Amino acid sequence: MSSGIKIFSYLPNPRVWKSLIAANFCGAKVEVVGDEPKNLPNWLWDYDARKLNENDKANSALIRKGRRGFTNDLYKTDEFLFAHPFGTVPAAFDSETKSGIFESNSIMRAVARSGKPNNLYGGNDKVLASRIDSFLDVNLVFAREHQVYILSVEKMNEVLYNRMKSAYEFYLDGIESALKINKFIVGDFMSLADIAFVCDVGYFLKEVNQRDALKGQGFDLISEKFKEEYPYCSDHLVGLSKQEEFSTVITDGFINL
Ligand SMILES: N[C@@H](CCC(=O)N[C@@H](CS)C(=O)NCC(=O)O)C(=O)O
Repeated sequence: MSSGIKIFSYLPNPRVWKSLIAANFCGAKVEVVGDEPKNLPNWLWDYDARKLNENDKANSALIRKGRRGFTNDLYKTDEFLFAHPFGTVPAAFDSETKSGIFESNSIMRAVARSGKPNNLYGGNDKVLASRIDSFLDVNLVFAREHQVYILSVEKMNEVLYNRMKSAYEFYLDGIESALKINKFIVGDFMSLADIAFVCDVGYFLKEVNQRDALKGQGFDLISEKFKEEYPYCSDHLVGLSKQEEFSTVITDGFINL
């Protein structure tokens, strides 16, 4: 086992949950530091992330314009940006080397690698690990479309909406097919593909909270018929979310099907 992974993020964050759930399965050490989304502009983004003090606030060299999801100025150290060239959270670090690890799926992989021997990332089977990567790559495309969709939900347009709908259908059609054959996404064992699925699809289903905003602009909920159209996905999501490794991490009531 490695010395562990430290994660800085706004909280709660389904992207961080991926790592915490993986850690519950494999006993990896994961330390999480952060604050509510609205408070992160008042934090120094660094390996030793902390609330800004007066000196930090007066140091214009720390100020970086938010680029994705944050519109305010953010305070990021050069060391942070060296470790995290894309400047995003969740931002993870290997606790021993302080090497930066970014992208929630990659952070989750690092957690699985750093724990006790486990099958989350295919064990010692390189082909299985590659197959898990395949599912995680499609998951990331879905999650990225979701990020753009959510950030634009108050000002929706046909192009964005149709891109999201198509990414949703593409990802879920594939997962539904996989689950018709196997108990879990990759086979007969729990893997990182299942964890990412629960966190990102669970997060997407919060779309229901935007029903009025979308309706007012002439759009229906993309996930309106999720249960009927994707029964295997729906059962998998609900079943896994009740499992202790998931339920102790996921905010109460987050998955409400
Ligand atoms: N695909 C990434 C998404 C990370 C991301 O885009 N984070 C945004 C907040 S949602 C961010 O840190 N933005 C920093 C900025 O705006 O400078 C992941 O899964 O980790």
